[in-house]
Amino acid sequence: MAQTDEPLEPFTVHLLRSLSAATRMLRASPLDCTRVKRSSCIARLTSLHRIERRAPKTLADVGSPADLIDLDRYPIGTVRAGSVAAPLRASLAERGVALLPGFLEPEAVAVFAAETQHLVPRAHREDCSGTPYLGLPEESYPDGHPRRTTVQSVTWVIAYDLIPTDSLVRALYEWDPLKDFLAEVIGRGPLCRFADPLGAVNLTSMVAGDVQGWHYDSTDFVVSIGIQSSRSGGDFECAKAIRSAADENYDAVARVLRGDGAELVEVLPLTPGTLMVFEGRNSLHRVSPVVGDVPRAVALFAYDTRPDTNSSDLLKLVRYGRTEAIAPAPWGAL
Ligand SMILES: O=C(O)CCC(=O)C(=O)O
Ligand SMILES: [Fe+2]
Repeated sequence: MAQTDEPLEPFTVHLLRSLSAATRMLRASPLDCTRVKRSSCIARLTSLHRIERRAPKTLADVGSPADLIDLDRYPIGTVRAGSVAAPLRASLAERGVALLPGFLEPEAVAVFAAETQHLVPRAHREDCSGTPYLGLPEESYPDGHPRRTTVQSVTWVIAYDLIPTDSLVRALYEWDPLKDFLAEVIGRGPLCRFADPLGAVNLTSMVAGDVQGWHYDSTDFVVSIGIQSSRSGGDFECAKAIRSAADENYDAVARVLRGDGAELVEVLPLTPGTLMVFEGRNSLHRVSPVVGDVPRAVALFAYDTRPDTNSSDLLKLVRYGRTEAIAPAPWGAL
């Protein structure tokens, strides 16, 4: 697979913020590092995430990925899909976001939550800081300038290769009609599933205090599916089109970063079962700090217009704590 840093990068690339931390990790053995993290964290994780160690349902129990979706509202895979995609495409153009509430059937939400809980002991603790521009602070800018301001992102991340081959999250991602429908929503296509064996699907779990700092994405769009909302916080907050290719609009960005640009920010609480398509290249956004004892969980599905786009090793180290994929296992083998 090709390694590339060209425009349509993985949605996760924005997490490549802590160059120095990643460089330190590169010197250590990533796998050892992951192992140490895992063993020392499992007890804490189990209590934080209230894990039930029981294998969730598989595709064999459910039938088809189509059965996970409310097909009355979202007739994906049928001739009516195009008429549903058209207004969503318009919403994406106007608001920078297309929301599909109730996309997953309630039972599917429960299964996705069980799968996430089951896999959380294998999650990597992403903990990095950097500027909203995915870089290190630039000292040539004055104090308080967005290019010199750092934000932190702290999240548990489950990589694609850890998600069992017979999981329902995976089955939905690997179902072609969803990919083709999303291509119609974004108005560009055909889409390919992401070639990154770690980044194609991520399940993330954010516990109390976890946050995704203000940032721009380096990809054209992100697809997220809400699995579990926290008691409070954990909202997706977005300053739509705050910059353009011609104007970085630093004053407004600085206000949002300082917390006094509320009128520029739309707050989208996470709702389980909602699918969201979001264009984050010019819309500053964050996930606000999670509050309370219920973790916020989402599934992130990655696509690209090219078949071979992969993430850099540095990004993988920051996001997953390792660079090499392991062979995915069925639930029974975990
Ligand atoms: O967790 C989310 O809702 C989205 C996180 C995000 O901003 C991203 O993946 O780019
Ligand atoms: Fe983002």
